Amino acid sequence: MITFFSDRHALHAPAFEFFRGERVPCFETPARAGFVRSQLLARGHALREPEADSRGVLALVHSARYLAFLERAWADWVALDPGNAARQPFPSVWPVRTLRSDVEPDNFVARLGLYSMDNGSPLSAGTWEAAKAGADAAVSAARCLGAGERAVFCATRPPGHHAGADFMGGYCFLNNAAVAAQAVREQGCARVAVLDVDYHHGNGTQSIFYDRPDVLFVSLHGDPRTEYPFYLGHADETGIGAGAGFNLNLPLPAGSPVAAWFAALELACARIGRHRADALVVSLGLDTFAGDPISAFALQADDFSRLGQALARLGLPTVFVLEGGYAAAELGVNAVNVIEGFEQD
Ligand code: SP5
Ligand code: ZN
Repeated sequence: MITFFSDRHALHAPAFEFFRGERVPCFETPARAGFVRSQLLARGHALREPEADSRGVLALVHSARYLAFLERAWADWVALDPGNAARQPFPSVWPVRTLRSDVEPDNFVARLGLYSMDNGSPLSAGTWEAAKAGADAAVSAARCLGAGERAVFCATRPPGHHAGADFMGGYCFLNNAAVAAQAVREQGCARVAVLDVDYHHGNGTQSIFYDRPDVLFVSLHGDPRTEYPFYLGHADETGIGAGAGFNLNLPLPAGSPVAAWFAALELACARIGRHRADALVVSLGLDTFAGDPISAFALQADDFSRLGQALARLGLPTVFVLEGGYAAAELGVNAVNVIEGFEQD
């Protein structure tokens, strides 16, 4: 399977995030991609540098003012004080209900809050470059499908599925899966399905396509009543306007057994089959793994092969985009198991 990988991912390397009022080391680290890279190479998969420029597709997925903010964010932060080069910016105020989000403040931290859903998406010097490399991989992958490839894997980080049209969140900045789906549409595919198997609901992807019938969004995830991102991902969210009926959420209680997860996957695949999609984008989060430090499903390494096999049976040209998965040392094995399960079937 063609696999896109860029060393530019490592330019995004914040040191810490907040957890229960304390600074803790980031869960989403450059080492994650290193483990995926070495497992791909060890098992004979060649890596390709993304060659596409995603700017045109990014403008269809994200707002112009969010893209402008993100691209300049680190430079603006350091311009406030040269000492900021050694500090991580975090938002501390957000335009929640009754507050205005149409006027962009001048203040940097206020702008950061405007464009964030949480304080859990730390920025670093190379965040834009790394995220852009991920989006470039997503567009490159879509072009491969356009050229007749059966499947492509984007081994990218930071992840993307929590990022909405005009906000970052949950370690995500640019929504690579949405970029892949939109780029596949630009390739002439009339109908696309996005299947999100990350432990966390893909709120960003859902919101980007919520009013559209051409991109079906299906997600399997921990119940948002107890699990991040908390404020989206319920079963009664089915789409709006022309998009009514084109969103399917399958929340499962934290701690659900593997059999329940695969039963939900079967429902997800049945819905995708009915969409008569021309292509599939998989938001491949691997934080459903039993050993994941921040999640509560129970998949084992072999279950990821089984996932790959089930996805292959949909018979669709497929782009895999890496999302979460924080048991870093096992991430490579689990990711490549999906890829090889897909190829075997
Ligand atoms: C892409 C992705 O997987 N993003 C996940 C972002 C999760 N951020 C919130 C983390 C909250 C951690 N809760 C830990 C509970 C451990 N018992
Ligand atoms: Zn996740």
